[in-house]
Amino acid sequence: MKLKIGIVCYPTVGGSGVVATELGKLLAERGHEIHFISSSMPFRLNKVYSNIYYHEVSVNQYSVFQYPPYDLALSSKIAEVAKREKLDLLHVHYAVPHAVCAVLAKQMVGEHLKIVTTLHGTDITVLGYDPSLSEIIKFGIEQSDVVTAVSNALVQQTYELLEVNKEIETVYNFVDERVYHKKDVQYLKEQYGIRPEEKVVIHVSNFRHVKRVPDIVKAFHLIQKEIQAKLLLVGDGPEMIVVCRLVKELGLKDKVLFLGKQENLEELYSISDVKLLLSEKESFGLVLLEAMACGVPCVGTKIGGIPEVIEDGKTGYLCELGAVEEAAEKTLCILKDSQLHAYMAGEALKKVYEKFHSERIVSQYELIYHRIIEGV
Ligand code: GMT
Repeated sequence: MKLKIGIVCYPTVGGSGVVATELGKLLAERGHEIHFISSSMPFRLNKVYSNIYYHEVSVNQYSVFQYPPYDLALSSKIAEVAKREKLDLLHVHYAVPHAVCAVLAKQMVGEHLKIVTTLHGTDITVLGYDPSLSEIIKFGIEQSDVVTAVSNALVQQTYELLEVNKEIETVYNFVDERVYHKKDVQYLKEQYGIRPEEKVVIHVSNFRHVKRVPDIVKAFHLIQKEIQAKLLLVGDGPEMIVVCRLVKELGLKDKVLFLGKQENLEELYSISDVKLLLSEKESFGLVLLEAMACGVPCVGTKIGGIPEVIEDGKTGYLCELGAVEEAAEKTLCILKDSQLHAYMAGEALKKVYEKFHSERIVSQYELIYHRIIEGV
């Protein structure tokens, strides 16, 4: 049965927006009709699909409002689209404000409009600690028809933090394997001034405090003392100034390449030897999966959902939060031993195909949709 699905997400560059958009595209390829409802065009929606529509939420500013009423505009837009397009269900990414707006829209449209909410982390791991928001997050979760989270760790954390009375199912993230695979782009190394004998360590994030990018630089400082290496820092965000200062202080300016925000990350992973993610909060770590799909072993912190993505000793290594010496040592183990590197690269690919394959994950969501619509 082909469904009409409304997808509500943050369209900006970020894991949740990426997952929501990629899911929409793959569902459309399976014949479903997809309606994105969002404040701007999801950034990965970069070509025309005859069964994907985009509905823009615009917020008018009136002097009677101290703040622009985005949540109300979104709820109203969801209801308008759901009625006109006869949507079967809404798949919203994030409990606040999206699930709450969906609940409001459902009240305007009718009980037949089902809500699937996917938790991505920040609404639980950051906002869940804010007592002024915890009740509304709980409400959004409990009023949804089905709630999923992107890792078992996030499911656990949601129960512990919010004591919600709702079953939460784990549905892992995925990548489009047709895009994320190793490419023959070794010429890029030369263009970036990376010598053939130099190893490449990569970090990709939005440089928020929780990503602990200074730890990446400190670990790399230890790594490059032992082997010839370059660090690629991809992305931009609030911590950039701190990171730039640290790179200068440690005398690493010639060995750290700041690449800013980039698309076509698969090309950068294709010239990288190890990926580092040393965050203090990470419900999943989509960037790990992207790297693994390109055959790059990963070293990450033992927090949140990261241990569900990196299998310690197999697809990379796990280390304690803040333990930069341990991160450097484990990265060096992989970089110095080509056999171990090849083994981990192979296991990483296997893991992407066995545990996180897009076919498997999209089918899991489809089963959920059919279950709530057909009541089976
Ligand atoms: O990590 C971020 O700052 C972005 C955030 C988002 O809203 O996109 O990412 C969250 O969702 C991703 C997709 O499910 C996960 O891979 C990230 O681990 C998660 N971020 C955090 O939990 C901090």
